[in-house]
Amino acid sequence: LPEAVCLGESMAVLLPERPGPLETVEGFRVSLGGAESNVAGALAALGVRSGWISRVGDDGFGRRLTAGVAARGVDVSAVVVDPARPTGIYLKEVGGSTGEPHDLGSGRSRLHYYRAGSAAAALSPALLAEPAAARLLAGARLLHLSGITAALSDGCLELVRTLLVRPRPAATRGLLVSFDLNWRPALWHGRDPAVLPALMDAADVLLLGADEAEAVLGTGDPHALRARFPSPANVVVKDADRLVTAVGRDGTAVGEAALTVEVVEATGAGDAFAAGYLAGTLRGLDQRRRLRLGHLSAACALTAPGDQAELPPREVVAALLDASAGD
Ligand code: KDG
Repeated sequence: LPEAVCLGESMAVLLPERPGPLETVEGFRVSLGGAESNVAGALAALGVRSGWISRVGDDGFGRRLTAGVAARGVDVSAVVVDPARPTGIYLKEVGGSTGEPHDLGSGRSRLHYYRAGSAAAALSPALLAEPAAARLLAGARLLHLSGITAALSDGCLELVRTLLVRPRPAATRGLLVSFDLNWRPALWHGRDPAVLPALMDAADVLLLGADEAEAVLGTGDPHALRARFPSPANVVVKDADRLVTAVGRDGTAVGEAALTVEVVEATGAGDAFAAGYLAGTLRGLDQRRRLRLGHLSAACALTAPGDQAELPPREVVAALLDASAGD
């Protein structure tokens, strides 16, 4: 059974064959994306048995998604196929220097979601009565959730609340629950992000970017965030210069800078970081090595074209971790 279970929506991703405004793009390549399944895949690559709980449509994209996540070594036995609702899609717009009107500009990209009413948006607390999901949760040590799910529908928000906020149900009572803020403003139109702080404080491990914390909470300062969220064992803040600071409950802060790499495609790097940090947590590594494992895993996502990190063999990761752990 998986040690770590990640729950949330994944989608078919349409990547443009060339940069430029969508009105001029002729073709797209199909890929797979979704924050929580990215984490599950990166955990598996780091040697942590992982599972992914979600819902997909009874369609080709749903089958492709489930098979793709399974091919990364993730347990997909608790993925439910919805007979009526479709698998969600997102489309990436990549800026270039085409000079065409509405070009986002080189180095910039935007996600366009087609996921309202998707199979995964129908997730709700009813999940707890699903035998396959109950089985995975019962055998796990860690459950990973994100703020994306809280934005998808009332049922999804209720599910996140139920799993996370104390008193927790029997299904998650003994688990370490991590929560990555994953602020996606486009998903919150017509929904109130004021629900987020209570979810953040209920987590055991809270992961967030300083920029998104600034947008949602008005501060990205790790100590201010620690003071704001007293409950999590660790508050892990990634800043714009890619310094990550983990602050424990006693206020002890450990900061670790990211590796310098040539960025090919940044999507999914936050998920890979989360996977590294969480794998380090499950392995009982000290705070600095957890952060380093997060950075190593993120570096792999940053240097790969898709959303997912291709990690080097486990022995190489272990050697790199120790080589970089000079203390
Ligand atoms: O973290 C990467 C995700 O943003 C991407 O895979 C798509 O899950 C996704 C989302 O909802 O934005």
